[in-house]
Amino acid sequence: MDYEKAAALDGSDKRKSVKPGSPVKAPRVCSVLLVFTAVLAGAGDSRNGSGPKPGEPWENSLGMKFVPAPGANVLFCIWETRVQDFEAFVKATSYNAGEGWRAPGVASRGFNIDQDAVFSQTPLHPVTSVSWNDAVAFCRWLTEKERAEGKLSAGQEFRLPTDAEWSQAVGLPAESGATPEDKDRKIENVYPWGGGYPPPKGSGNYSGEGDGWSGAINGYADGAKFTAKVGSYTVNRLGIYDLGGNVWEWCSDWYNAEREARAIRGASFNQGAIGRLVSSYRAPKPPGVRDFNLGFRCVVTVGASARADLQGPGQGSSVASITSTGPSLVSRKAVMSRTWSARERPGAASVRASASSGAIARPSFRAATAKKASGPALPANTHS
Ligand SMILES: [Ca+2]
Ligand SMILES: [Ca+2]
Repeated sequence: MDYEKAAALDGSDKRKSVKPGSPVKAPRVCSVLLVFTAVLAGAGDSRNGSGPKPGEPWENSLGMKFVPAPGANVLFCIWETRVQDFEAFVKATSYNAGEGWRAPGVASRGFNIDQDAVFSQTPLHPVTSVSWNDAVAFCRWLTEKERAEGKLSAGQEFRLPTDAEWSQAVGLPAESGATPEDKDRKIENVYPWGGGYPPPKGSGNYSGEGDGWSGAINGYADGAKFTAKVGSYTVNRLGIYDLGGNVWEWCSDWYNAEREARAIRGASFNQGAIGRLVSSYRAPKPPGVRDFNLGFRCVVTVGASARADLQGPGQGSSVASITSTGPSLVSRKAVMSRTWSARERPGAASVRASASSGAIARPSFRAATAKKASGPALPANTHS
């Protein structure tokens, strides 16, 4: 599905559908009553039912957990979209997403940067090798499904985060510029784990020592060459995992005014260069590309949606910016005091010994006490 086709498949058409055989023109009073009833029903899903509410954590029908990000009118999924989430979509719709999402190592051979990439995924690993178009199709399917099940009100939807929303989730202060390209690396020395480089132990799945990628981070090992199960590394102060590393994440925005590529954020398991690990780094990627280190994360809107996934660069930036302390990782002590069961902790068994000490943190649906990460002075920017 290309972008134009994706736009043509906007779910709003379905919301406007009329039953076959309905009278073309209803009496005025009936129309008013129908509209009033529909509004009440839609609002009821959100206010009285299980729909997401502003500022409150929420879980959807697939077990995807969402938390609020300050200033954003959305809740962020705490995990990258998992293989099992995407599989539910493919099974329900017979959507053709190729084979890479199921077996990224095999599918990537021949056209990816690593000819020998062979890795397998469990249902709890982040889905990879999905294009922007695939990700948008997933979000639309999930929106329709959960509206039909009464989990979402008519005005709420799942979608990709905007570039600006992603910045808020990772904890960047206000950025200047109209497009992701404008904002690229404008804020230096701020990382998903906080300040300082190399990252503290357990910060995320990057190109660590021993992983076998070029450009490994000196003095840092995370125990995973390819993807790790979502939630395997330290959670950020909002309760969100893997914004830095594991897989790159599609954002809804065009990268720049040329409208040929979408913005991707956060780097992945085979990046270690300091310039690509800063939170403000963006890369352009054509929306039809499927790559073995590229996945996505969903947000769910809690108010009226601006259909940000169909907008151009710079849109969605009306969301208030975080101007306070910047990103921090929650301390292990603070996080471990929370109450999620081991069963709910998706990556509990995935981190190897070299990465496990101080690395695994449990997610929280409550506000966390931030503890700023610290590290040695920054080396020169080695981005290439
Ligand atoms: Ca790694
Ligand atoms: Ca990521």
